[in-house]
Amino acid sequence: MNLQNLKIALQRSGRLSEGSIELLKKCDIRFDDGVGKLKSTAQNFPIEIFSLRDDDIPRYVEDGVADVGIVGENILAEHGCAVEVVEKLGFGKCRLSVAIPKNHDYASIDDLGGKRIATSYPRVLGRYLEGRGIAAEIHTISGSVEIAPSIGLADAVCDLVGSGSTLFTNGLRETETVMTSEAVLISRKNLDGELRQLVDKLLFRIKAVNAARQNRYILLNAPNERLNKITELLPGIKSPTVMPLAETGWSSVHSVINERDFWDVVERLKDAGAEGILVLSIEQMINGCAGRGGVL
Ligand code: PRT
Ligand code: ZN
Repeated sequence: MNLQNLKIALQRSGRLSEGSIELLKKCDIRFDDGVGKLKSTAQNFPIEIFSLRDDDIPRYVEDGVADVGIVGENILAEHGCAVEVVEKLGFGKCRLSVAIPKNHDYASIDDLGGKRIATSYPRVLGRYLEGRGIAAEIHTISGSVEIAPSIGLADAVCDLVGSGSTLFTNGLRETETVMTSEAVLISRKNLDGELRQLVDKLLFRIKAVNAARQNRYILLNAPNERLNKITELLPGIKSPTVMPLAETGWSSVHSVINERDFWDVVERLKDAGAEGILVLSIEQMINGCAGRGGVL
């Protein structure tokens, strides 16, 4: 019986909201995520969910208003809060890049010397330029950074980039990647015993969900004389499961493959004589160590 609830801060409405809510739901944490709800308590896990602006999340975690939070690494790098990064979460991926008008010449980072660069990330950009010995004027603006060059406010921008289409439609091209970023689970430093146990419990589920996302369950039929070749292609968690089919001379093979190698492995399995290949997604994958082929 838990006496305390773990307080988690998620982005209220923005690019990390959906991924954060989906992750908790996949961890089987049930809560009401109705529009505009600032706080809700889960029905089946001792956790309270706070919905906040992403910029405020690291400070709230640092100050103990929340115990853990989900936020982009870009925000952490800019705000420099004393929190612990517990786990990378694999969504909200983007990069912080410098971009210039596409018709301007650019040979190297030295070309940024003396230029005006508009950004909402003055500290990260300042450190990046300083580390490379570049003296530029950093203009801090809080939104619509990409229009700064076209209205004469700056010569270049430093902004977050996802697909790159915003830069493209504003006539800009990327020249330097300052940092890459994804959503991370952060926690307050020195959490006490019970809260630490709850973070570990949550992390155990998150790891199972993320491992499952990276893997597929595969079932196939194979003639027995091809089994050696086929099982070599399928490392599985320990090794593939092989069971005889009702039809003599045939077996059913079950295994787990990483989505990274998925199509390549499936083609090689077909070439090796596999038939009736079925591929299923995995809900959760609970495993402490990597298998023969390093599945996790
Ligand atoms: O209201 P609140 O302060 O909570 O939200 P916000 O408006 O400050 O943040 P939001 O929702 O835009 O982003 C939240 C987090 O999502 C960021 O801090 C990043 O960690 C992450 N993220 C991932 C991104 C992007 N991808 C992204 N593409 N944040 C912003 N963008 C911007 C980009 O700068 C561009 O203007 O989205 C626009 C479209 O990107 P393209 O390159 O796909 O065209
Ligand atoms: Zn924000």
